[in-house]
Amino acid sequence: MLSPFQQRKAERHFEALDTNGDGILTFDDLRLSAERMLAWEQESPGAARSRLDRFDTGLRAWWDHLTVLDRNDDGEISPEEFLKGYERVFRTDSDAYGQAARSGASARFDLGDTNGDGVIDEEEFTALFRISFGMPGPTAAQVFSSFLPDGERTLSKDVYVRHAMEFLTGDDPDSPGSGLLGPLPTPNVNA
Ligand SMILES: [Ca+2]
Ligand SMILES: [Ca+2]
Ligand SMILES: [Ca+2]
Repeated sequence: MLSPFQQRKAERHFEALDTNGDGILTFDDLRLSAERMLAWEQESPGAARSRLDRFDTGLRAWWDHLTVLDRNDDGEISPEEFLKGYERVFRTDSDAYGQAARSGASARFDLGDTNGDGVIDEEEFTALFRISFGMPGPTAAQVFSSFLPDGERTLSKDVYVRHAMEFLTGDDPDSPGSGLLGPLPTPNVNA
């Protein structure tokens, strides 16, 4: 069973992935998120298209992993399927889910590394989280600094993925990874 904290994170995560906000998750949501990042970079249409093609492989790998959650195989992931999938990973320690989470974090990192130097700096991070999740800049900057290893100014993919995995599978409200998507809605104290 998910703890109430894990349940809230899972709900927040679903919202964050549902880029077009229509309440279901499809490959188009992942693709739209990539397109928005590229539009922000204001590359020429040709350069943007070739970059999007490059991302396409990572996005499709991510989606392929995510479809383990699509229980009725209709090409869409409903909130119920998503939350049940979260529960399954805690019950069975599903490898498939871990892979989905890892490939998602990795694809998101690649999208955010706009200058392609293999690390994410504060500007890239705040742009990524603003565009992907609508996160206000100051919140994103706080998340970024909470993720930075001591003495570092940029995030490596390993470090980013570790924090993202903590968000996806951990149960410690005080760990930096739990803040990945910013403050969670206040819990219902009567729940
Ligand atoms: Ca959607
Ligand atoms: Ca489905
Ligand atoms: Ca970079």
